[in-house]
Amino acid sequence: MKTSKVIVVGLTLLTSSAAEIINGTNTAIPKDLNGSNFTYQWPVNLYRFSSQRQDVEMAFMDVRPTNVSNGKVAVLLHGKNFCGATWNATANVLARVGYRVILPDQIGFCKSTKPEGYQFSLQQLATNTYGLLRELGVSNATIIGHSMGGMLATRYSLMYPSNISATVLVNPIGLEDWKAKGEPYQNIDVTYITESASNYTTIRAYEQPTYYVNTWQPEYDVWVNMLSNIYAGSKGRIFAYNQALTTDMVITQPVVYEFPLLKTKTLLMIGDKDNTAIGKQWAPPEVRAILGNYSVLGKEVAKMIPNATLIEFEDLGHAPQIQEPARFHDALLGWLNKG
Ligand SMILES: *[C@@H]1O[C@H](CO)[C@@H](O)[C@H](O)[C@H]1NC(C)=O
Ligand SMILES: *[C@@H]1O[C@H](CO)[C@@H](O)[C@H](O)[C@H]1NC(C)=O
Ligand SMILES: *[C@@H]1O[C@H](CO)[C@@H](O)[C@H](O)[C@H]1NC(C)=O
Ligand SMILES: *[C@@H]1O[C@H](CO)[C@@H](O)[C@H](O)[C@H]1NC(C)=O
Ligand SMILES: *[C@@H]1O[C@H](CO)[C@@H](O)[C@H](O)[C@H]1NC(C)=O
Ligand SMILES: *[C@@H]1O[C@H](CO)[C@@H](O)[C@H](O)[C@H]1NC(C)=O
Ligand SMILES: *[C@@H]1O[C@H](CO)[C@@H](O)[C@H](O)[C@H]1NC(C)=O
Ligand SMILES: *[C@@H]1O[C@H](CO)[C@@H](O)[C@H](O)[C@H]1NC(C)=O
Ligand SMILES: *[C@@H]1O[C@H](CO)[C@@H](O)[C@H](O)[C@H]1NC(C)=O
Ligand SMILES: CC(=O)N[C@H]1CO[C@H](CO)[C@@H](O)[C@@H]1O
Repeated sequence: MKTSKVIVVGLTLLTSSAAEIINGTNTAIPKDLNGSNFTYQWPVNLYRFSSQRQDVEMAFMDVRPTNVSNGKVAVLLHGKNFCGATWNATANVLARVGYRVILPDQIGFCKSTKPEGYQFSLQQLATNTYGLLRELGVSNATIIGHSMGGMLATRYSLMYPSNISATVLVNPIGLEDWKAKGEPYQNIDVTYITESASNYTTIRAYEQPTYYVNTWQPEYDVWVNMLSNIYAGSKGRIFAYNQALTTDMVITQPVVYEFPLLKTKTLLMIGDKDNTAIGKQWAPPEVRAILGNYSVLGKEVAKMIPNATLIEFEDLGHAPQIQEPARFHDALLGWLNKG
């Protein structure tokens, strides 16, 4: 197990604490951690570090290959309404074929710190994730991101191309610039009010038409409850505010203009029936109607990325890995095995 270590990042840290990894296999980590009481499949570890003059911690799982290692590492980045734990099935599949799989919860989400007064940016979340990998001694990884995690994976690939063997974007958000298409700005304080009203009913009402093509299966409930319990939990208020800030983050920090700059080999996996567009709820009807057309956006963005492969699932929505895990994993492994 690693002990305390000073991180050198070319700047003077204003707090005295050093970055460290707390190993959840050897240390008791409370089940109700930073406001989430969800049971993760593997031990939860903590990456403690200093960021923006605060001591923060990222919870993460570190899954070892179940059989023979292939020497590769996969990092799975969760979406805005999800946690590292939502990648459960994918992590099992990747570990079975030899990957070490790292599943972080981003700062502000799930079992990680819910900071007050944090400047959320995709660059900051990418920097935090890179810091975690550096602390773990992982110099190269396959970065796989879903939804907001796909937008983050795009930013990560732009920032750290030499530390990536491949990038996989699963129904990423940010394939279009919603504001440039006419979506009005919504004040963070207003978004916070809506976020604060989140519960099982509101989350399911949002996810059913966007994520699951208007269908609902009992197994989708686990992810709705995982999320609604955070809103109802001990950090619920600050979590709602963190969510309002990350909503603002994805709307005000587009990545779409930079897809042509991606240097890494990239797989774009798109459920065509997805219609996610952050903030479309408050856009006028004529704008709402043109946002989130993934059957068009996937093809457009695949052309923008220099080294992209596009795999479409014509009948699936925003979360193909949850809607049809077997089909999704066959497609993912098929591509990963090629190179
Ligand atoms: C934690 O310790 C266990 C057993 O000692 C080890 O297998 C695992 O890789 C460690 N995890 C981390 C994140 O250091
Ligand atoms: C472990 O990997 C070996 C070599 O690839 C394979 O023959 C064996 O079936 C695998 N075992 C399991 C339990 O997956
Ligand atoms: C995680 O995956 C394991 C093995 O596939 C399964 O037993 C468990 O129910 C899953 N947990 C969740 C929360 O989906
Ligand atoms: C990322 O790649 C660069 C260039 O190869 C290397 O200098 C750096 O140490 C790598 N980062 C990590 C965390 O290993
Ligand atoms: C990471 O993998 C990519 C692709 O295989 C390679 O180009 C790059 O040099 C590797 N980086 C490091 C730090 O090993
Ligand atoms: C969620 O909140 C709405 C509006 O306040 C309410 O009508 C609904 O019953 C709540 N659902 C749950 C599961 O608490
Ligand atoms: C988890 O937290 C939620 C919200 O506080 C609570 O309703 C639920 O009973 C908790 N579940 C467990 C198993 O502690
Ligand atoms: C795409 O990436 C693969 C793997 O790194 C490489 O073999 C191939 O030449 C690249 N293709 C282009 C068009 O850059
Ligand atoms: C998406 O765009 C295509 C091509 O313009 C159009 O045929 C289709 O109806 C649009 N889908 C939705 C859901 O708006
Ligand atoms: C910021 C914060 O509240 N972090 C807490 C997360 O949970 C761990 C474990 O209980 C605490 O040590 C942290 O203080």
